[in-house]
Order: sequence, then structure tokens, then C-alpha cells
Amino acid sequence: MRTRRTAGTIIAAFASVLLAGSVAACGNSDTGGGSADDGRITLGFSQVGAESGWRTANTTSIKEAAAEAGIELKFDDAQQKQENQIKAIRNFIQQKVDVIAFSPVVESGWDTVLKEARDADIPVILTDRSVDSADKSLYKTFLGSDFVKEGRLAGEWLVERTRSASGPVNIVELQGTTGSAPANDRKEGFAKAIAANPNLKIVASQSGDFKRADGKQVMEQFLKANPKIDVLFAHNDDMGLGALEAITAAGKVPGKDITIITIDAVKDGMQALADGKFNFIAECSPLLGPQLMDLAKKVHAGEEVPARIETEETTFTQEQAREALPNRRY
Ligand code: GYE
Repeated sequence: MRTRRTAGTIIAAFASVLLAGSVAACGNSDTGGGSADDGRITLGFSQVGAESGWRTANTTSIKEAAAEAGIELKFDDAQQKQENQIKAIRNFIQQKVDVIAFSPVVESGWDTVLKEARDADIPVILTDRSVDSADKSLYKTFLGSDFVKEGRLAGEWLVERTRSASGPVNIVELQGTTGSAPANDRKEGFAKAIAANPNLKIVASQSGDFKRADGKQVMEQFLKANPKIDVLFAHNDDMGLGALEAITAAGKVPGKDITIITIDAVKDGMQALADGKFNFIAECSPLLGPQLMDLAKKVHAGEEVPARIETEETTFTQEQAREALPNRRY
């Protein structure tokens, strides 16, 4: 909405020239200016994919928060492929977006493209998942959960629950996407916690790629190969929900014959917990949109932001799930 310079509007023309220097086009003064024609910040965001209920809720949160904050969002779905994310980031650089944010599907292999963004002077925000780059100047901040802690909380609950067990407790583990931060960290946190009781043993551990169908299929294999499974630890609700089908089909009662622990606490997971099919969930919040938009504005304005911003989370037992479910937003 720039002022049109028609005949007889000399004063307006003067005013617009003066204004252009200080307000950068029309309004939106809270953004601290921006390179987009209308003064809005442009944020290029590369999402992992649409593999789980968590991811769907995360995408909705980001899109809604961008609209609310008046940020122009260029959204790309990488379909769980790193090469697609690298391509998307390069496109964002070429389009000269103001800020780039992404949720890296795996932890390694980002240095080259992150250097390209830095050379182009475009600040990068990591959201949800982190990278293993040694050079921390490659990104401004990392907003997301402490995945090691989530795994540890899951393991500590199991240690407590099996305190009186006199014999071996056989655990199978459904891991998230191979090489992803949440899969690596949740595995680590859980393993460390259950080391407190030598009766607790992981007898099989395999990736189900954070997806329901894969969770079901891998659980079928686990059940065939292992006559005695006492516990399932799934790195997210969706894989646990897929595994429920395999467990029921094998004639076992989930939540009773096999204790089930998951991570996320999305609605379907919380329902399974409230119904007694799951036994415990460590929460992982997908509602990162509003904080991400806030950070995008700040880094665009050249403000200092903390290098790490951790999401607040809790845990749920069956009873707590029954209480929390009616007010659950996702
Ligand atoms: O737990 C899982 C999703 O990165 C925290 O990715 C996220 C994980 C989440 O697919 O459900």
C-alpha cells in the first residue's frame, strides 16, 4: 500500500519518501522492518514430513502462529528426506527469505548448507530437532524438547513400576527415525535410567520410523521372535498405537500382558492411556509455533536470543490422562 504519486499529491509524495526511511512500507512496525515488499518478515520453514500426530499438530501450530504474527510463511514438507530439506533451504536462500527455520530430520550432515545460509546473511533457527554440528555459530538458537530427559522419565517410571520384580523383565523398543535426534536421545535417556535395575533388559530394538504402520509391522516381528515380552517402549505414540494392533492380534492384552510406555501425549495416545491400553506417556509438546514466530522477529531485528530454549513438559499416568483428556488441544 505505497502512496500513489498522482498529480496534485506532492505533499503526499514527500511524506511517503520520508516515511519509507523510517517505517519501511505499510505498518507492521512490530516486525522491525523486513525485506518483503509489504514490510512483513518472510520465514522459510522446512518441516520433517507428516509422519505422526505430533507432526500434524506441530505443522498446524506453526501455520496458525505465522498468520497471527503477520509473518509470511514459506512452508515446505520434506517427506522425511534430508535431501529434500537441503533443497528447500537452498531455495529459501535463493529467494532471499528473512529467516530460515527447520526441524532437521536427522542430526548429521548439515554444515555445508548451514554455511551457505550464513554466507547469505540469513539467520537460521532450529526447531523441534537439533543438529550435531560442532560450529554453534551456524544457527541462532534451538527451540525444542529435551529428548534425553523424556527417555529418562520413561525409564524411571518403569524402574519404579518393576521394583518388586524378582526375575528378568524383557523390554522391546520401537525406535524413531534412524539418526534423528529424538530417536538417539530417547534411546540414550531410557537406557541410562533402566540400568538402575539389572533385571530390566532390552531384548529387541528396531526403528519404526515414528510411523503407525511401521510400529505395527515391527511389533509383529518382535512378537514372533520373542516368546516373552513384558514391556514395550515406543519412541512415540503413533508407533505404540500401531503396535497395539499387533499385540491384540497375537492374543495378548495391551496394558496388562505387555506394559506400554510411549512419548508425545497426542490425543490418540492419551485416549489409549485413558483406556488402559498404554501405561505411561512422557509428554513432548508440538505447540512450538508462537515461540518460533517470536524468535524469528527477534533474530531478524538482530536481537540476541538464548542459544537453547527448552519446551516445558510433563508426564501422564492412566489416571492423569483421564483427567487431562477433555482439555487436550491436540
Ligand atoms: O516425538 C514424533 C515425531 O521430533 C519430537 O517426531 C519430534 C518427534 C515426535 O514424528 O512423533
